[in-house]
Amino acid sequence: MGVLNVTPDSFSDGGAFPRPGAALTHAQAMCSEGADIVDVGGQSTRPGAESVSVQEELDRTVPIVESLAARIDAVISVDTSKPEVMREAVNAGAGLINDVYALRQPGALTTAAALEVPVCLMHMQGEPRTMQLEPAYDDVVREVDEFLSERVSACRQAGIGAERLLIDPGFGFGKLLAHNLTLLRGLRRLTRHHLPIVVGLSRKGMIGQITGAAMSERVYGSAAAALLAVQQGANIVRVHDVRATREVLAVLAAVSAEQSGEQQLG
Ligand code: 7PM
Repeated sequence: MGVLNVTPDSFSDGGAFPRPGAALTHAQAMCSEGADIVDVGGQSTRPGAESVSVQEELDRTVPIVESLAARIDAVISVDTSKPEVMREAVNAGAGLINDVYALRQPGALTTAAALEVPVCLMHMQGEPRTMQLEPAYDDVVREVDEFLSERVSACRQAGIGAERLLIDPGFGFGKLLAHNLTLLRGLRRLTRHHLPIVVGLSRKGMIGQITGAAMSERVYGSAAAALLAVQQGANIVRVHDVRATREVLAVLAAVSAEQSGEQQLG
């Protein structure tokens, strides 16, 4: 899953909205590098960020989704927590809802249930504006696992079939470095749900804390983290650097095939 940020600072010409042409070029580049999903996000969920209005998020997101849906083969994912944005983005061609609030915002659960697309449910402790102030857990793996169980049950009760659900531990969302590391180490626990596991580790603060690298220089650390996550059972990795991630995962796939007894090279 390639990340396509459509917040005003990205793909803009200095104006308030991203230019669809620039966003399309970046999405096409990610697809040519091997992205199967393009995640379009118009709401900044950065720690400390203020929320944006419904209209602003619609204006940023829907034209881009419409443009991409007509021109690229990849599934278009919409990174939103707002029911209005879910509805309009799916009508514009989005095929996946990626919600960092796991459908806990008013109206989101019933809206997503009515739209017939898959939903990624992500764990977050607190809310974006304050979540990094003092994250606390007794047992981070157990608490994330129990939260996701509860959200999966809520979705199933609302009529969303299991085949439409994905789960994500939400790296960096109300978590300190030690929590993120424990979660990555224990990720395999989440495979008990028998749902696709999505992870977003790309360029995050935890990679910066480990490597000391600035945001745009976190490609190697991010690729290593993606590799470890897939080894622990992740099925979808949300990344900025598609080619680097693809190459690292190709090495893992080759070694795994060898181990399972496939003799492709004679
Ligand atoms: C600024 C800082 C902007 C951080 C955006 C972010 C995830 C996600 C994000 C994730 C899923 C980022 C985050 N992270 N959706 N959306 N999982 N499912 O680092 O980990 O990209 S936004």
